[in-house]
Amino acid sequence: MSKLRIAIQKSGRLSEDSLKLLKDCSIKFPKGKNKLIAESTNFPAEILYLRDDDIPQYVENGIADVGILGENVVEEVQKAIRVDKKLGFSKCRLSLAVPKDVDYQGVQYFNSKKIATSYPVLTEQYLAKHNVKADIEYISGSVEIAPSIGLASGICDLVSTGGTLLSNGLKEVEIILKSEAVIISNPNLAPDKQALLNKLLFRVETTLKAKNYKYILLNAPNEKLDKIIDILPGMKSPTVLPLARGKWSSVHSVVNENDFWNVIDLLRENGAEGILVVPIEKMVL
Ligand code: PRT
Ligand code: ZN
Repeated sequence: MSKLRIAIQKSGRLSEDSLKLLKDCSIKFPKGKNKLIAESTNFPAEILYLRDDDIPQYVENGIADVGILGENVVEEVQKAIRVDKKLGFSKCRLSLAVPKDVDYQGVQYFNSKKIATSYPVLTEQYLAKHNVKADIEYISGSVEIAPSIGLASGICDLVSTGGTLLSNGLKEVEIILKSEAVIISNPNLAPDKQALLNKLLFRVETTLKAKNYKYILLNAPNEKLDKIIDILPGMKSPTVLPLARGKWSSVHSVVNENDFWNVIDLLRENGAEGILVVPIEKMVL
């Protein structure tokens, strides 16, 4: 029987969350620190531990079927691969930055200037779109120090908190790309592998959906039930069960994390008591 080969980052910012995602999808791997390949004990899959930059190439040439990595690398390397799903972790942006005392008026600032970056393709594309001609200097790491050592007038690098820019006396001036981790795959998978990938994607969706919702239980006086049900639409409609004593009911529903506090405030204003909120592990709709 064929196995799905999943490439993830060996060690770095993506590793822990990639392994956690597979674990949340109930795909287990034996632990072994220096292994480059491991076989799942409960799903027809093998995991390949690679440098993130190498993952697109492995997926393109079919050594791996599926990969987990940042959109920033996917977009930069421009391989023939398919992006199947955004995963919501390792969020960052690829941005142009300049020394903080530069009087920056717009992207034309970079005309005829030197920009240090590990993302020459994306930088060049962005500048071309804005009719800017700059001199792009590729460096593979520690890009932030380039302006202070006189190597470049600006940089194009990944930013998440902005702390690194700040501590190197730089300011972010243009966002080129917003990025998060994604699942990629080879677009020409054999049908049996595609079926395994579909299984994996279904599990991922189920897990990610559950993360955005909470299960909510509360008690409400019967005369307020209509109002409370309006506030809590649920997946179909909320479950209402009578309490053993008094003219009260227990109401159960599912609430989206985004409007969670709003909903709680409205429920309390409308007489709900004993509100319990419980995480949901999986959500199959
Ligand atoms: O060894 P390998 O090649 O596998 O790893 P790597 O060193 O190339 O990558 P790694 O582990 O640093 O990052 C992997 C992926 O994490 C990136 O490709 C992004 O998709 C994502 N990611 C998310 C980030 C950041 N946030 C991030 N902040 N990658 C790098 N950074 C760096 C950035 O380059 C800068 O030096 O962190 C610094 C800025 O962080 P702040 O918080 O100070 O703004
Ligand atoms: Zn890398």
